Amino acid sequence: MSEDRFETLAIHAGQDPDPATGAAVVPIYATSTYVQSAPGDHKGYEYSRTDNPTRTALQTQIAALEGVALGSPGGCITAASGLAATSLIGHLLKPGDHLVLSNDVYGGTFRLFDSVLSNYGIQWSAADLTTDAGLTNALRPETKLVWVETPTNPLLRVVDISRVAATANEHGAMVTVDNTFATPYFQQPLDLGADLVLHSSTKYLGGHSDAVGGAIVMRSESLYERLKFMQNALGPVPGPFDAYLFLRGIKTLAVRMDRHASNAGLIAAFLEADPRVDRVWYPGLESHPQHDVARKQMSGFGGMVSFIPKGGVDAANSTVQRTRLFFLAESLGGVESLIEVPASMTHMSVEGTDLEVPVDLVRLSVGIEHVDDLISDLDRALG
Ligand code: P1T
Repeated sequence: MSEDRFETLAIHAGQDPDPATGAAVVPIYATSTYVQSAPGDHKGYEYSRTDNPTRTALQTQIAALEGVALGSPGGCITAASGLAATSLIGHLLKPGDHLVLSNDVYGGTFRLFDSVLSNYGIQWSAADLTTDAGLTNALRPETKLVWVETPTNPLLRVVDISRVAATANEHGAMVTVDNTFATPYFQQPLDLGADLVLHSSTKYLGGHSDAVGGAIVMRSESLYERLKFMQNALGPVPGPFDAYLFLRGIKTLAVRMDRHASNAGLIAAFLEADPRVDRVWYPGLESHPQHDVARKQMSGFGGMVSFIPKGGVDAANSTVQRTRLFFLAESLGGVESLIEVPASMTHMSVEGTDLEVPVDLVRLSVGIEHVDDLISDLDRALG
């Protein structure tokens, strides 16, 4: 009997009953420090920036879901937000290094590389990673990192992870895949050749819009050691209360993702057939430009849908203000549905760059409410 299937790992990996009390749920170890019996003689924990048992359990759980079992090389490093995790990876680079960013990424990821890390001599360029030429033309001798989001935020482009990883690794660059949109339930980038997987755990991993966090997973022991050092040296760690919320949320990741994806598929089909809508992006639609790649590397297409209503930016702005169930808000991946206009909300920082997104694009984070109610809400809001 195999006990390492995804749904089982989500509930059991790193979550053995508490040895001291038998508690079935990992306790919130609300402590900053740990008593030592003699200097340096402790039970594996000294100080909670370095390690905390609730965080350890969460890291074991997330690593297992990305295919890194306890005891195998590598592991998971959690951080106080997705961007804190991105920043840890950024600190692996040195002045003079160059990175390639996919030409559609979360605005905050772009801002970190463009406005912060660039001050430390780290250069970046954007490329269309959906094509071979896009990547090969962007690579430079000093390229050390290729940053892939797939599906991308907010245009839901799908990048062939195996192809990018093969080309980048041959060039001597490592590959990070931001797996926030797909989650490990639908996509396992390490199996496809990625070196690092990044999550904004704020989104589907947590799943309830009640905590901000990030995670990095890798199979390389040396990358793990370097990032573990960065986690402790830079200090952007999640507290034990947030670690507990993520542990709890992740237990239901599989069932939530199935519902997010089935609802999103039906909503994408509804929008595509609606004459009030100009264009729809969802990796599960046959009309999606990289639908074949999505079928190859994903076991489901996720819960994010983007579309452009007819009528330009005014139509987009009025649609997002008319929904009742879809809350007009940034973020994504929670059980409740959200709607937004990326160009004026989550992606303002890309305005005027190669990463610019259409001003009339509407992004949906499809929740797990009843799909008929969600479709009625959109139907009314489209006016
Ligand atoms: O918000 P934070 O936990 O720091 O995660 C940053 C981040 C990283 N990667 C992706 C793909 C993301 O979507 C995000 C955050 N995104 C939003 C807040 C948003 O509404 O798109």
